[in-house]
Amino acid sequence: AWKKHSAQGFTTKEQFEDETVRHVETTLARSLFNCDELAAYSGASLAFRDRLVIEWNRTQQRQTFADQKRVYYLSLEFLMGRALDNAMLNVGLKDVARAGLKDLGFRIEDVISQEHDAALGNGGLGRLAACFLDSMATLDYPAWGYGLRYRYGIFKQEIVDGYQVEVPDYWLDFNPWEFPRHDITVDIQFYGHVSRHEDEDGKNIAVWEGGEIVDAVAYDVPIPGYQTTTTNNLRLWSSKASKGEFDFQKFNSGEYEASVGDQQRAETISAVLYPNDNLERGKELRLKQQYFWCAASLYDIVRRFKKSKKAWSAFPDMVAIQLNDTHPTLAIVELQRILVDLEGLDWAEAWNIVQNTFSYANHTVMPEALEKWSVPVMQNLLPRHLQIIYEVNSQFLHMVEKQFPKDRDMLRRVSIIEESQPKMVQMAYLATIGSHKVNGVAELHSDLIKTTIFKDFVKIYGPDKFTNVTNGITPRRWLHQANPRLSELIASKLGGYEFLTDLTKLNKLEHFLDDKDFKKEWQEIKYANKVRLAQHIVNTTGVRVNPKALFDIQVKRIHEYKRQQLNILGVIHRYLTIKAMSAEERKKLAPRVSIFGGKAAPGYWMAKTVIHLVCSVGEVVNNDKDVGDLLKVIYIEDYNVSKAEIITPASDISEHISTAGTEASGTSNMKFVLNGGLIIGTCDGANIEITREVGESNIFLFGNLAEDVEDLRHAHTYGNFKIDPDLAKVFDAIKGGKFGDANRFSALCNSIIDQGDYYLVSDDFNSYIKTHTLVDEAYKDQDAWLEKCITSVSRMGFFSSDRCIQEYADMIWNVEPLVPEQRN
Ligand code: DL6
Repeated sequence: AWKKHSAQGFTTKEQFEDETVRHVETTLARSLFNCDELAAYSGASLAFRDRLVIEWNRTQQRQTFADQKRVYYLSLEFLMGRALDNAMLNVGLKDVARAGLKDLGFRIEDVISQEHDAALGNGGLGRLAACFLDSMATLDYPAWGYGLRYRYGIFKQEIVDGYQVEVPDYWLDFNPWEFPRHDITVDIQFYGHVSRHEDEDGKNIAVWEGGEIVDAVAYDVPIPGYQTTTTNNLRLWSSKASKGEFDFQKFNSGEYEASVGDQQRAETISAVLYPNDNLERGKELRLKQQYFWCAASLYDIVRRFKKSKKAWSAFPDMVAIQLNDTHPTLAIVELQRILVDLEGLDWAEAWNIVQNTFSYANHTVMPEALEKWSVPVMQNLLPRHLQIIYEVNSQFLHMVEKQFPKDRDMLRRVSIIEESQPKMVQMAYLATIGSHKVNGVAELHSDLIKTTIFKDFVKIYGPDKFTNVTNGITPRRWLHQANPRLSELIASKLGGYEFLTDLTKLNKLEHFLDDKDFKKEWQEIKYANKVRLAQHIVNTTGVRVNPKALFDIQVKRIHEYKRQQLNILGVIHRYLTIKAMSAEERKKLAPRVSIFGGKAAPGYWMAKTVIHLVCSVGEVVNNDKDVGDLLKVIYIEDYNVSKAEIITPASDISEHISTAGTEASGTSNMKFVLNGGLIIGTCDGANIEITREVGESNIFLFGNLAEDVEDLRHAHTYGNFKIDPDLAKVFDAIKGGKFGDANRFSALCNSIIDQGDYYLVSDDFNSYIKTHTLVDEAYKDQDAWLEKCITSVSRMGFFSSDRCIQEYADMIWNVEPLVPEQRN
């Protein structure tokens, strides 16, 4: 009887309308006479959610019965963006929804744009996790994501008088995409002390006692695959006080604030995402977040495994846990604690299981981003975990000592515990020792980790433990959803949308390089995308830009290593050059719009100064009638995933100009090229592999190489460092007050002029400017430019996150897909 009544979900336009209206009327209790775009969004989302839920339940059931290995992807960040559009496309019903919404009196675009971005991440690392979820579901891998349900995601950025202002991002007002699972609540312990007892077999065991307990409550988010019914689960943990809502005794005695203190303290754990990108600050609350999330996830994974009644030795055959950077490293320690302290396994047997279960992806080599936790802080918060870390370290060092008896300094270099004041736990070392595989995220980066931070570990474990999986992006969101017309045009030429699940199929596009109609349409699409961005710019900044100008875009987190300062200094150079040009010379120059966007960490003063410089330059340049359309400088406020979907398809050229050796991979470089824009970049991260794929003639590379960076830095300090003469003129203009009070920019200028120029802005300035001249020249020949764009797109197959997930599955996780029955 249950089966007969089981929900099916809509398939036709009429059914979609029925479902949407029903939800508006009943679930939302809204009068139909008062149905605005937000209500339409809510109703449509609930209708789609119903569909997802049916397939999600079936997927989970199938995965449970199949009794095969699953992947658990642990990431402190999931930068998901909007869900409705993605759900429509992945279940293949966007056209049905468009028509249905039209009948109901709405434009689908207006409805989609009602959704608040799920912005539980800072930048590339969190967005990568979101792309991976999409690919794992699309490829039918039995996979779960585990993260934190922050009440506040990454802050909203407002630009006020040319300065960044942070506004809290409370995103949970109405979120139809999550399901609270109040029945799945895990007790998480903090603080307390460890004592040793004998168990009933006379075995001496550690017991972690006392301290405080906080509840972790599960919230589940369905993750639909594209053109498959596989719908995986993203489980996010929310913190809650463990017993009772508040202390009645305190309340009754009039201590109202104190009575809710416990509750507030508990809820603080999952309250806010730390807004630092590539920077660790070592705050206790962050460590608390990490343990809270790791312990809850591990409890869940172990509980699921135990239901299978298999021997513990089978654990790594059933469970692969991927660590997205070092943030979840405590999961390694927690599993060892569960196995030894709670399940009674021998240390060695348990450690063998742990190592075979975990794998660790490194996303940075920059020292300021590598996580270290103070031993006293960890001792206080997680006393048993610190003991386990010491034991792991001791056994590891013992092994190293045996292997390298002559290299005494090796022990100091590889010790998990750094002998500093205070002592620190080096999480990247712990993650490496506790995993069977360690990977970097682009070839150069994977080579660099082997020769820098993990050099000794390569000697200890051999090179096979270290591997590369170059990052990728999901073509569903980053082509089909963001650039529907281009996707449609490509499909019309390739005879269907297979390229969305096999991106290498794009290579057939090269056959159409002589097809005039195709090229014309391609160009029209790019122009329409630029018009759309120009509209957004005028709506949000009041500045009118010419869509026929060359759009030059740099959107990403603001960081000195990403070198937005190089870009804006280059823009000033261009401005000064234009001002000095004759009317004849000006006629030959392609008009440009330099577009910036991205958030600076609230405490990162230099990054905020860069934003202010960009805005100040914009203020001057955009109001200089003498320059007119030849140059405009725009700062797009509050860059996020949904804005990226508008910005990315509109670029002619985008900037990926980090100091060589600092950007582990970058993923927006891939998104821009896939959308038919060229890039100007340094030999860094995935730029190198993009060059290999698209060909050197289709990319504008410049600057010093990673292997020369150290020597150049040394020369800055000890040699005769002279600032580049063109750059010196730019600094003169800034110092002369051309862009407002020069004092506001003096620290930024001085960091380059006389404080070592750590990011090599001066060293790369000349080749950067020259390369931009090459861009100007190339853009004049629109036919040749277009050919470069199409050729590049056709060669981007490698950068699909599907390829990436396939590599993880085969080389690291050893997991098989579980293909469902076809959708009817
Ligand atoms: O791998 C994803 C992404 C890379 O594309 C970026 O190049 C890299 O900077 C970023 N790394 C981090 C490191 N943060 N931590 N920890 O965000 O990862």
